[in-house]
Amino acid sequence: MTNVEAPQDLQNLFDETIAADQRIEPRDWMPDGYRKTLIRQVAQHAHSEIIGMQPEGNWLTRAPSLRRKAILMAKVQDEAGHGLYLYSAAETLGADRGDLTTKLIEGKQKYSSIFNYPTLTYADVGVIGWLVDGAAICNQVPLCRSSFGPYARAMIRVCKEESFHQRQGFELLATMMRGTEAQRAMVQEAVDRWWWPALMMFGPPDDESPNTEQSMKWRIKRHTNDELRQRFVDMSIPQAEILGVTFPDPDLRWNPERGAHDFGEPDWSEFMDVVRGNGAASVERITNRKAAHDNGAWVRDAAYAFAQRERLAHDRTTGETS
Ligand code: BYC
Repeated sequence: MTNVEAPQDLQNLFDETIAADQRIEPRDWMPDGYRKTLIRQVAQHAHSEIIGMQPEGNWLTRAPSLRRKAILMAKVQDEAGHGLYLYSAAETLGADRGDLTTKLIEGKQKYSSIFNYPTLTYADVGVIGWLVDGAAICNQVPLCRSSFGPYARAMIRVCKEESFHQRQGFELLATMMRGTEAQRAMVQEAVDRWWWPALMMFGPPDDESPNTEQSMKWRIKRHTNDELRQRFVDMSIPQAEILGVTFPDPDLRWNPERGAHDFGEPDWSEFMDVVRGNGAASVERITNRKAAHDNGAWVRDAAYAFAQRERLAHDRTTGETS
């Protein structure tokens, strides 16, 4: 067995594991920067799933049929589950979930920019499923091969569920597009509002992304922000054609030399502004999250009291003290 006592040996073992495309597990030694980067990304990801329940949750009471309501409820519940797997993955790195939630509520940790936009019509539910979950799949499928074991494994289930989310969104939009003129107009209007924010989900351009280079070396990220954005544009265009909608970008066209679509530049000043907390729905999202957390205090207290009682009962039976 290798002697891994000295820090250089530990670093070498870590480097070899990454180079061999094997997984780093929670009990393995890892550089502080690797741990810190992962806690940052996984926590932001978890927060996004939980905050991401709100835009669609907004329509649960106004779903147009029982079938649509059941589908939407299942989807929103899935997002809660994703948040829980991801908070658990962050805990394996030594983060405390309560602490992460406090940081989110106090604005010290980020969540995805996309959830700071309001959902104005029911077509938004379909467009979020199609484009927002579509972008999430594009970003998250490569994360199933991320170098940190618990994150990569969580992504496998998350991606399976996101795939159902994307299909339900597409199916909802396809149904509306077969409906009345007013329904078709509602879908197009929603697509116009969500297209650019969906492209921004992939993060800033590569030359303005401070974390990409190191995260790629550590194989936390497997593709750059721009690579994934391009992939998303290319995959969305044929789907838009099937639906019969267009994207609000005059520069969008097939480039035979690149074998990919050219497209316009998202408004990065809007992105920065939204990330800084100035999105149309930013205050509402955090206010709601704080209220939900405060309203859940009695559940946490009850769970704690129950755990205490169980521990005492266990100690009494075994004669141990814990
Ligand atoms: N929004 O150096 P960069 C879902 C920040 S939920 C806000 O490129 P990185 C769903 C970034 O954090 C899906 N902030 O960063 C749920 C960094 O700031 P800090 C959520 C953003 O980490 C419910 C700075 O900008 N998915 O699908 O290498 C219903 C510089 O960026 C954003 C994930 O979280 C943004 N869009 O790359 C429906 C995926 N982009 O931390 C659907 C996991 C960047 O240095 N995360 N920033 O202060 C990732 O893949 C990567 O973290 C990112 C950014 C590609 C997002």
